[in-house]
Amino acid sequence: MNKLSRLVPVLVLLILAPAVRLPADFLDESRADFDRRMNWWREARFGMFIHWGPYAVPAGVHRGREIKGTGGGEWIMHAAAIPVAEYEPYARQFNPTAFDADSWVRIAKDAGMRYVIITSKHHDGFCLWDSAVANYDVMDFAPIRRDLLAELKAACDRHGIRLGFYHSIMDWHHPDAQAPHFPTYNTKEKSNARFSRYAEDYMKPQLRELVTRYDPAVLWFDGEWIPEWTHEQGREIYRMVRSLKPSLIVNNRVDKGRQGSKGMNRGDRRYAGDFGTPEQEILAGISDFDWEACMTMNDNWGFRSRDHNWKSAATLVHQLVDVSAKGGNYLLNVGPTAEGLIPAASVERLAAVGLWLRTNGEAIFGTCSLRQYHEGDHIRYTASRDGNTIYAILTAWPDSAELRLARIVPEEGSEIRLLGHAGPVPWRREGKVTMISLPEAGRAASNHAWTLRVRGQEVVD
Ligand code: FHN
Repeated sequence: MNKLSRLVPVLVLLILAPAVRLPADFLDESRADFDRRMNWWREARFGMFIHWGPYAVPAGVHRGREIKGTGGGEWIMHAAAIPVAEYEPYARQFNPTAFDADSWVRIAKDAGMRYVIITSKHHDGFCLWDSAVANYDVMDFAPIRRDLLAELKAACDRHGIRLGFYHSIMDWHHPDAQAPHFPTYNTKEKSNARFSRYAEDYMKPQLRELVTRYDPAVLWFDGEWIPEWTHEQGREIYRMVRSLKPSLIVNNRVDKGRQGSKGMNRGDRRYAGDFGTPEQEILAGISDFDWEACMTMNDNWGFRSRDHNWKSAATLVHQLVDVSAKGGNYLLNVGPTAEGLIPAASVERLAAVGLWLRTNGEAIFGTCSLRQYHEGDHIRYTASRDGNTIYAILTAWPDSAELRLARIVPEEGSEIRLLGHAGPVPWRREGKVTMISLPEAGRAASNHAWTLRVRGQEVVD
């Protein structure tokens, strides 16, 4: 090869270089790209949160002592001040042989849920997948010796459900993270000078494994409030996971912007994260920042055998309606048992929500919020994306035969339908309000909440 022919490929590269896009900074995404990426998530509205790990073995009772309240679930290691070596036997016993990924995904799907977020690793540090950099996992430490995340991923793919991973930044088991402070760990104290080694050599490789092996749709970080975790690390991890999978959606707990359990970010937009995460609460109104309310069905995230304080199916439906009207997503939790079963009380309630959605789902999925998202306490509005159809969802059947709506104007001559009920319902305008005559038989159209489909517009004052 003469000198000139050796130079040709170099010259070609130099000419093409400006056309080759430099790696994008995922924090500078355009609004249009962001909207495209968030599209499926915004349409989905309803997801299943799963908190599962060795804490389901004690299930709220350690050495014969009941740990009441929220400490008895996934926080039991902390709440009962259990040393690492005394907690590890729970992981040694974690043997969920009844786990059937298909049946879990079917439960979620029948409930109308469109995605599932499971704890890949909670604060206790135990990993539900076969991690190459850990032996505190399902394959090396626990008798189950099955890659539970791989099974769930395969089942989700089979059923058309998206899978995402909750991942705790805080780790009570890793010697470079918070383990040395157990059993008397205060989550606010500066805990380990070796934390950056944990972040580099353990957390990053684990996240790489999770994204490249299981192709999750969402990463849902938590435990970011520990003092070692910095804003810079949050931004770096956000960039890293998005560079592995650009379409990935990441919650705001990757960074330090979260304001307490309200979960939305403090003022400015410099914090990484695609959506806010109100916990055990629903925002008071609409927001221009995407958000998802995560909620337990009883008082615990992880399984606690004596927690029977279940919300009613009606409450769950009303929460889903309220969240949707305010433009958020609803991530409803289940805490499976150590055997691998979703508690029957959860299954029953999920089935009831699913039944409701089969009649009323068009008022929830793929809808958007109106400025007038409610009228009084018992009416919530959502709208179709083209803005021409409004759904008035009644969370209580009205006392009087005529319902009065002042915040929407139906199109003249259009029909109003009660979903699940045959035939149109009569309506008329009276001055600035719409009067709708609800047939008594319509009460049987649904349980817990009733939807009126109206062609029209909201009143903008
Ligand atoms: O400490 C956790 C808790 O165990 C649970 O995982 C919830 C879910 O949002 N998040 C944390 C507290 O903010």
